[in-house]
Order: sequence, then C-alpha cells, then structure tokens
Amino acid sequence: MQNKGFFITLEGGEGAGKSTLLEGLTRELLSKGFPVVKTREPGGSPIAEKIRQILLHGVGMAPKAELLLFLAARAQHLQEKVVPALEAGSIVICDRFSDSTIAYQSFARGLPLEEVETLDAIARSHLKPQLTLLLDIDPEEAFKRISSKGRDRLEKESVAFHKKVREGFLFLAKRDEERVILLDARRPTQEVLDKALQAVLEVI
Ligand code: T5A
Repeated sequence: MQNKGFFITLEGGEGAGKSTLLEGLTRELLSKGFPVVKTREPGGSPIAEKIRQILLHGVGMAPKAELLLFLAARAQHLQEKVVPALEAGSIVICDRFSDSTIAYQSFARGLPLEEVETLDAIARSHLKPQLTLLLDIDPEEAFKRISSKGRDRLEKESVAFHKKVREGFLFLAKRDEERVILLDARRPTQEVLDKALQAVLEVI
C-alpha cells in the first residue's frame, strides 16, 4: 500500500512510557511544522474504542477471540483514521500496533506465530510502519510506575506473561533491525524523548 505520509508506531510493555512519548513526540513535531496525527490501539476510532472496552474489561475471553477482536479493531482503525491521514500526507504516530499482537497474543498467550502473523497481515491490508520505537524495560520495574488499582484484564496477567511479552518485542527488534529502534525506557523521560525525536527526524 503506497501513501504520502509516514507511519510510526510506539511499542513496549505496560507502563514503559509510550503514552508519555506519544505526547512529547507529537508536541515536538507539531512545533517544527510537521502535520501529525496521534492515535492508539486498540481504539483510535469510535467502533475500535468500543472493541477496546470489551478487550480490556471482558470476562472469560478465549485467546482466539482476543486475537480476532484486536485485529477487528485494527482493520476498523486503519480504514477510518490511519489510512486517510497517511493519504493526506500526515505523520501518523500510533501507540501500539502489530508488534503488540505478536508479543502479547503469540509470545505470551501462546497462539502460533505464523497464524497470528497471517491474520494480522490481512487485518492491516499489509500496511507496515516505516519506523517503530520500542521502549524496553523489565516488566517488574515498569509495573512500579503504574497504580495497582484499576488494572485492566491484560495488566492483571502474571509477571511471567509480561516477561514473555518483552521477549516477543526483543525478538521482533532483532528480526527487523532496520524498522525497529530500541530505546532504554529506564532513562529519564526527556532523554527518551530526545533519542526518539532524533530517530524520527533522521527518517522523515
Ligand atoms: N494489546 C494491544 C494486545 O494484547 N494486543 C494488541 O494487538 C494490542 C494493540 C492496551 C493493552 O492491550 C494489549 C496491550 C495492553 O495490555 P493500553 O491502555 O494501551 O492497553 O496499555 P499501555 O499501552 O500499557 O498503557 P500504559 O499507560 O500502561 O503504559 P504506557 O503508555 O507505556 O506508559 P505511560 O506513558 O502512561 O507511563 C506510565 C507512568 O510512567 C511514567 C509516566 O509519567 C506514568 O506515570 N513514565 C516514566 N517514569 C520514569 N521514567 C520514564 N522514562 C517514564 N516514562 C513514563
């Protein structure tokens, strides 16, 4: 799929600092005059936000249903928001995308990698991010940053689950070194933002 814009995704485990980085990057790029659309998954459009509620708070969800709901939300979000913004020439920055599906639904949940990748490619109509910033941090350290109250269904998973998520992300970073920039998420917020901004400005 060809487009005029630039597609950036932010990835990492819970509490790694993706939302913080999304705000900072958007602010910096807008101040430099770039057209930026910020968004997130699951969600980012009205129908996808409804699916998000089911995903984060549904009870007794089967792993395959979970996978297909994330992908349904993705297909809707892309058609409604991401693709039009890219076609209009914007830089789209998305908090989580396909790497999260592979890390959570395949590495951590245990669904076969090849099947997850095939279904994901269908959901995203083969659209790929041109740059991914992966915020890497040990999950036990990251969980200290987020309140134990009001945790959602995935945040309540075990430490072992979240360690497998991290393994998944690191596997993807190694497999696709050209696209994925690994950032040390333990560093201070401003330092993470500076490194991320430098990486973005080098490629856009
Ligand atoms: N999921 C998602 C799947 O399983 N499959 C999929 O395909 C997709 C797309 C989404 C859930 O869905 C799963 C993954 C998730 O479990 P979400 O609400 O988007 O849920 O969850 P998160 O992305 O994990 O959101 P969080 O808010 O928990 O984490 P963030 O955005 O990474 O962290 P952030 O920026 O909110 O920061 C957390 C705290 O740390 C501080 C912040 O101020 C904040 O208090 N902080 C730092 N502190 C010290 N140093 C830094 N560098 C810091 N950066 C931020």
